[in-house]
Amino acid sequence: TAGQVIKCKAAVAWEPKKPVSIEEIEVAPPKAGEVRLKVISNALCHTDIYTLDGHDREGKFPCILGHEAACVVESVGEGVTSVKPGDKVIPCYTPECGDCLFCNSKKTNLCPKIRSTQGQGVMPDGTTRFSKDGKEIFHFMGTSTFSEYTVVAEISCAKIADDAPMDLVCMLGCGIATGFGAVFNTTKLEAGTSAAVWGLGAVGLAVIQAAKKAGASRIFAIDVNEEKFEIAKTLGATDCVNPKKLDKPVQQYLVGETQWGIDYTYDATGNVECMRAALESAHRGWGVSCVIGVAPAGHEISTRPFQLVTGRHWTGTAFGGYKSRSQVPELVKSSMSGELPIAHYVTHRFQGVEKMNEVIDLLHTGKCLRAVVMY
Ligand code: AHE
Ligand code: ZN
Ligand code: ZN
Repeated sequence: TAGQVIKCKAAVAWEPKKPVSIEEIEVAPPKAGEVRLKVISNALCHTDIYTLDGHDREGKFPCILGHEAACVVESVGEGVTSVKPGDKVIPCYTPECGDCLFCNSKKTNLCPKIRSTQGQGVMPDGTTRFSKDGKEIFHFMGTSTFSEYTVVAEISCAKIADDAPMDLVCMLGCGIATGFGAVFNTTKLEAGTSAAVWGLGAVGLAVIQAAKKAGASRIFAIDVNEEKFEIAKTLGATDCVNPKKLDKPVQQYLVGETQWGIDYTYDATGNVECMRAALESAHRGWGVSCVIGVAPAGHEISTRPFQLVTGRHWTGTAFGGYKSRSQVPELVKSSMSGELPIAHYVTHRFQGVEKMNEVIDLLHTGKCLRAVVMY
């Protein structure tokens, strides 16, 4: 198939706020510096739905969504040397070119090498590899894994172990890696400290798992859906809080519980009121609050500046601060060795990209952590 157009099934988002449509599409061969991938497994992340619902200012339609997947290299374009056909890879929406200002800094994972074209839904040369009956279809997040085949930049491909369990490691392409990294990389939580997380979806639960692993002594799990409390406790939460059942704002309650506030707080909701509560729950003098959730276009955060003057820090994370090509393979190994297990995040399994609308409906119910679709 190398060098030829591949026809395959994909879930196409023709326009926002509509179900995706299962189509036979054409996937062009990879150009220089690009890789064509056969998608093996895909886990749905809320950001795909957020974009489908029209909340992403960068959402361009028609497009092929999807950014949490495990794949096998089908063919490579000119000049590609870091992966070869048959390699297992995780396509990463945060690439790592390895030689820019950002890649050379230990402070960040935010390689901007292809960020502008990625945000415009096209490959680095400004064109797309997807079409249907001659009509162009845009890419999404540089990954577009709601398709049996996709094309990504070589610098977006993290090569992983040959024996990696493909039905699980797809989750390290976004949500779980993001939750882990927020704790280990972005905030560098130390043993003996306290933590709190808003939102007990897969990302929030991954924060709890990582905080426990890092030795947090008290972990608050906050959600209005109490059905999530059981798994939160299993993963290490010591206190579960439903803000709707309190007679005061949750930040006031938490500061009261802990005297001066919580050392590390995380928002995994994308709700700007939760972000504010998380910041205001942080410890006087040194508390750090990390924004993980993605807020809808136009939403803004606010707090009294006094909160920062008195030593609280507001920060944020993208892909948990992991440098994709160098660190995702290690993360895959940690999940395989049992050091950081991830199988408990899979609550539902499906077969075939044609199931995508069913999966999207399921994620809306709040009963699902991760639904993995095998293609
Ligand atoms: N495109 C949006 C923002 C979307 C956003 O913030 N994405 C997160 C990842 S969400 C994963 O589920 C992110 O890490 N962004 C970093 C980046 O470079 O996009 C907008 O506001 O325009
Ligand atoms: Zn995601
Ligand atoms: Zn770079």
